[in-house]
Amino acid sequence: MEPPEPFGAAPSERQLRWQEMEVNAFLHFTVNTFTDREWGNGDEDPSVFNPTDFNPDSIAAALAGAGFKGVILTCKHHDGFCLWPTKTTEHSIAHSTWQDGHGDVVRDIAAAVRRRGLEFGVYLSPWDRNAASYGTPEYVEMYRAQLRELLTGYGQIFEVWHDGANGGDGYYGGAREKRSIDRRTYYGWPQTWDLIRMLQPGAVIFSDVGPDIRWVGNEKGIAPETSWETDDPVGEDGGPAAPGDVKASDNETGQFGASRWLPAECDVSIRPGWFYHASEDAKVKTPAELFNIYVQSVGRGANLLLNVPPDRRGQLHEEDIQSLAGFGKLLRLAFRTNLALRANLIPSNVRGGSPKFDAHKLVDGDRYTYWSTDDKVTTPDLIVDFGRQESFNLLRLRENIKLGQRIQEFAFDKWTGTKWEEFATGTSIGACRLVRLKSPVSARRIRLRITKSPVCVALAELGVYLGPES
Ligand code: FUL
Repeated sequence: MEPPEPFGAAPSERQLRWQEMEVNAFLHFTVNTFTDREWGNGDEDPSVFNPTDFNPDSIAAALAGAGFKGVILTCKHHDGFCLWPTKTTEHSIAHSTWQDGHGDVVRDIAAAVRRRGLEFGVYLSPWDRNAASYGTPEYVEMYRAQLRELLTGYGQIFEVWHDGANGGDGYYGGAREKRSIDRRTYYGWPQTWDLIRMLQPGAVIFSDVGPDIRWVGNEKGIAPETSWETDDPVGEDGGPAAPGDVKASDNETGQFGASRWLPAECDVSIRPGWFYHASEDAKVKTPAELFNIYVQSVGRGANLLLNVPPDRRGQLHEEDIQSLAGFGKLLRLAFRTNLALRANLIPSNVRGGSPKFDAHKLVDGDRYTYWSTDDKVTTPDLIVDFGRQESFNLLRLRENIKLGQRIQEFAFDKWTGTKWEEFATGTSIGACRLVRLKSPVSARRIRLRITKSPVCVALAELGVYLGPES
C-alpha cells in the first residue's frame, strides 16, 4: 500500500530536528547584567562585565534537569559587547579585566551545555550601538565576520538567532547619534544566510521571517489557538517582509497551505526583563505559569524559547532554579502515563486495510509512523476504548509532519453510557497539539473525530493524560 502524497510545504531535515527539540533556553547575559539595563548604549567600559563567580556547569545542570534540549546565548546584544575574544572589534571580553582578558563566555557555555547533552546556539544582534561603522557596508562585513568566528570556532551550532530590533540611537564609536537603516536591504540577508548554510548546514536560522523558523509575533511565549506551521510572511505595509519589518499578526497564526514550511518559535523571559535585575527576583514565573506557557506554545505546534538570565555572579538565581525544577517536574508528571496505550483503538478506516497505517502507530512513541486512511476518507474517526472508567484532562495529538500539515479541525467526544457527547474541539495540529481541559473528564470510551481536512490524515500520536490541574 502506497503512503499518502505529502500535502503542501513540508519541513527540511534541519527543521524536523529542531521541531523535535520543543523546549530550548535563552541566556541573556552581557554588560546590561551589570549596568541594570535592558538595552546598553554601546559606550560601556568592557570591564563592567565582571561576573564574580561564573559557573556555566551549574547553569547547564539546571537547564538539563528541567528537560531543555538546547541553549542559545546572546553572544552580542544591541550594545555590541562581544562575549568571545573576537578579532573584529575591541569592544569585547578580551579587553575587559575579567579573567585578565582571557575569558570566553561563548566557549565556556557551549562546553558546559554540551557536557549535559544539550545543543548550543548563538544570538548575534544585527544592530550594534557600539560599532563606528554601523550603517555602512563595512559593518555588514563585520557582522558576517563575527558570524564566521562563532560558526567556525565553537563546534556544532543548532540555531542562529537574528533579532529584529534594528537601528536607532547609539554610541557608534563616539558619534552618539541616531542611525536608521533600510531593514529590507541594508543587511543583505540572503548572502548572510548563504554563509550560515555553508558554515553550519545543520543549523536552523531564526528571524522574524525565517528562513527556517519564524518569530511568533509576540514576546509572551504564546502562539494563538490556531497556529499553522506554514506561512508566507509579508511586511508591515503589505510589501516584502524582512527581519524587523513583518506583519506580526500574520506571523502569529501563519497560514494553512502557505508555500513555506516556517514553524513558529515563542520567546519569553522567566522574568519581566530579558536581562537579570535584582529588583525582579520576586517576579519569576512560577512552574504553573511556565506549564501554561508550554501548553500554549509547544502545545500549538511551536517551540518554546524560555529566557533564564544569569545574574552578576554568572549563575542562575535561586528563584529561577527552583522554578525551572518545578516546571521540569510538572512536565514529567503530566506525560508519565498515556491512557491510550492500554486502550483498544478502533478507527473508522485504515489506509488499504494495511497494518503499516493502523491505529497502533498512534501509541508507538514514534513521531513519524502514523495512522492513515484511504485517499477519499478525509474525516475519519477513532474510538479509544479504555475498557474501564478513566479520568484525564490533557490530550496530545501529532501529525506526521513529514507529509505536511493536513488536518484543519478535529473534535473529541466522550461516551456517556447512552450517547456521544462532545467535550473539546480544535484546529491546527502539526508537530504537536495539546488540548487542556478546565477540569478532568471521566469516560470509558472517547472518540476523536477529524472534522476538516483537504486530504486523508497522517496522524502520528494520540496521548491521553491526567496532567496538572489548570
Ligand atoms: C528583542 C530585543 O530587543 C530584546 O532585548 C531581547 O533580546 C529579545 C529576545 O529580542 O528584540
